[in-house]
Amino acid sequence: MSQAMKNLVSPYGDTLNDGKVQLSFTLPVPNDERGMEAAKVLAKQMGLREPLVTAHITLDKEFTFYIVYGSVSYQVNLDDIQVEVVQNEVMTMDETDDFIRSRIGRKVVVIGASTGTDAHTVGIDAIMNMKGYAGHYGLERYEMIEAHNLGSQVTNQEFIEAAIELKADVLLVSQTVTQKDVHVTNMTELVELLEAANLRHQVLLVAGGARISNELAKEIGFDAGFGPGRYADDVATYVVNELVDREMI
Ligand code: B12
Repeated sequence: MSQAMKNLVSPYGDTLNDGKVQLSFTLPVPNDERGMEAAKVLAKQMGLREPLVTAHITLDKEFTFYIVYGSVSYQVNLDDIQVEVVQNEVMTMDETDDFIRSRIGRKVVVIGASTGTDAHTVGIDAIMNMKGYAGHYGLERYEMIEAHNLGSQVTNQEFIEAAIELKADVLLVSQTVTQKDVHVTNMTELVELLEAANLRHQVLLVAGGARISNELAKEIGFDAGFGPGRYADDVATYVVNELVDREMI
């Protein structure tokens, strides 16, 4: 295929396809000329052309933070990119409530938590708290959703016990810390425990977090995953449609 026919893109700085990118990192070196040169060499090794160190900030005697600009020669063919998104048509809170009233006929019970050792609550609060986040009301505000936010550092065992006690239809898991793939281990354990308790197919299992994709969540055995820029209305729309489509309710 000729270049012209391909849907190629590369980073944009101030002229189209100039390939400009910005990169930041910390080196365990003092903030001096040698450190700056080391930052440049490293950027070149990463494939950046004409790297320019635009900031070098002392973090400690032996640690410096760098911001480097440069150009990449790489391009991406958009036609080759395939992603799986959860859904496009998002219902408003009122539309979702109406949908539940007419298609389900009772409140949908949703429990959510930041599970395992993860102490971050802002993500799950954004989805569940009454006031919501970024102009999107949280699930607690939906008339037809009974939402229980269990907070953070909830063990998988505790989460499952709450699901049974509250007769949850939907389990929302937030995972923010991904160091050493701790989120994968934790999410996998939850799937295994649910399977062992014969509960896996009685609930919708949904994950979310800054580094969670739908693809990853499904690979682990969840039903869906939501990353940054997704809100309560995205997850509510997905959940109610899925419960009805799968005749789970
Ligand atoms: C605030 C914060 C904290 C606060 C948390 C306060 C609180 N009550 O939550 C405090 C100071 C306690 C904290 C602690 C730690 N933190 Co912290 N923290 C952050 C910070 C600055 C912001 C995170 C945040 O609130 N984002 C805003 C929310 C709204 O975004 P979000 O979580 O992505 O949520 C959105 C979506 O992802 C989605 N979503 C999220 N969850 C869910 C769930 C479902 C079901 C759905 C549908 C959607 C969904 O919806 C939200 C809205 O769109 C980030 C850095 C950053 N700038 O992102 C680091 C960061 C997340 N923290 C980090 C780390 C390492 C830690 C610590 C381990 C540090 C330490 N060594 O002690 C500890 C955690 C210890 C533990 N046991 O968990 C790292 C994680 C690195 C990694 N990839 O693993 C980050 C990225 C900082 C960094 N660059 O190193 N942290």
